[in-house]
Amino acid sequence: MPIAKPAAADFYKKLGAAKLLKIHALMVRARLLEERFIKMSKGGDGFFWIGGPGEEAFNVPLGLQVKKGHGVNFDFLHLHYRSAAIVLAMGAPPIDALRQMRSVATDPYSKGRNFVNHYAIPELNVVPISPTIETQYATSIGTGIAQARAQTDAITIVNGGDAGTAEGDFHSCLVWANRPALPLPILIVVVNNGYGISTTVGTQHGERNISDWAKVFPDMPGKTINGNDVAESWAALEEAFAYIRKNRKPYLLEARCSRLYGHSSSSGANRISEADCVALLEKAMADRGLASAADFKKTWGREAQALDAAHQQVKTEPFPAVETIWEDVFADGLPPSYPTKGGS
Ligand SMILES: Cc1ncc(C[n+]2csc(CCOP(=O)(O)OP(=O)(O)O)c2C)c(N)n1
Repeated sequence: MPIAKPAAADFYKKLGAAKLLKIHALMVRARLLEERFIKMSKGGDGFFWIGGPGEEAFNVPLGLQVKKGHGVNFDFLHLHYRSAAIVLAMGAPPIDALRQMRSVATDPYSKGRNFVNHYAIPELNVVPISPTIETQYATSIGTGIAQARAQTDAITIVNGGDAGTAEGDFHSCLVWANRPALPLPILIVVVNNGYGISTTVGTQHGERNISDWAKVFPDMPGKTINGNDVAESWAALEEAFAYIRKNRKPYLLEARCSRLYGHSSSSGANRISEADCVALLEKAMADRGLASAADFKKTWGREAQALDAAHQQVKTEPFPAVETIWEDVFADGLPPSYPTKGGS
């Protein structure tokens, strides 16, 4: 499957050392966090792991370009379970993700009751992430309609995986986003890592690129990029964000990314030999004289130290109390037929 040509080599220079170092630090933060989760899942300091190591070169530039805030005048995000680097780039603290991984009561996203990397951040318009794949493409229509009706330049962003695009929710999103009566300002992202758990993309997709679905709709641009490349990702996202903010119409962007630890802890979460976007960024910067090995080492050390401190803190925090088990299940409180203590 052909991929669009990489951005001009000097786009790294255009981004500049300061911005690239910031992107690099966030990518390192996300990578270390995911690798810590994997260790926690293997060491009994947490349960199931699923996440996005390998997607940082695309997800950090995406998170940094979001118009952050709460309400219809800010961007809405309908994400999936490989999106840690997006929310970290938006300013979410790693300690809160560690809390969800360890299932402690202080987890602000689910009070210790959902899987790791299932963010729900009202103040940043991050809609609760569902472990049921692809439903986010359907819910994104809702905020897309609200933003199409409002006088705003804010947009809706939805992301998901390649395998899930076989499901109806993805196609509902394409159809609703392209209704001539009310086109929707949605950035429709598909991160194509080549697999749906263990099923390869080549055995499932007759279309050459998933972004080719855009060809059905004359008004929707579609593009496939190398999501392992920071400069190419930044440039493509900048173009897509600008197009949607101005034209109030959808844009379909497919990013080819690595999946560096396989599907999840269920498949072993062992390191796989695919392109590593952090190493690629370090090489691109070093080759252009934009940073040195010493700079990178300092960042890795600083981020690892901060993560250690956060992890130690989380280990002191309590698990949810048993009597809270039915909290936040029903909006109107617990039906009388449900047991409150000691089972039924
Ligand atoms: C509706 C639904 N069907 C099946 C699953 C089981 N499942 C979890 S992840 C996954 C694969 C998804 O692959 P893809 O969409 O390519 O995303 P990736 O995990 O590769 O990022 C499946 C089938 C699920 N969670 N929800």
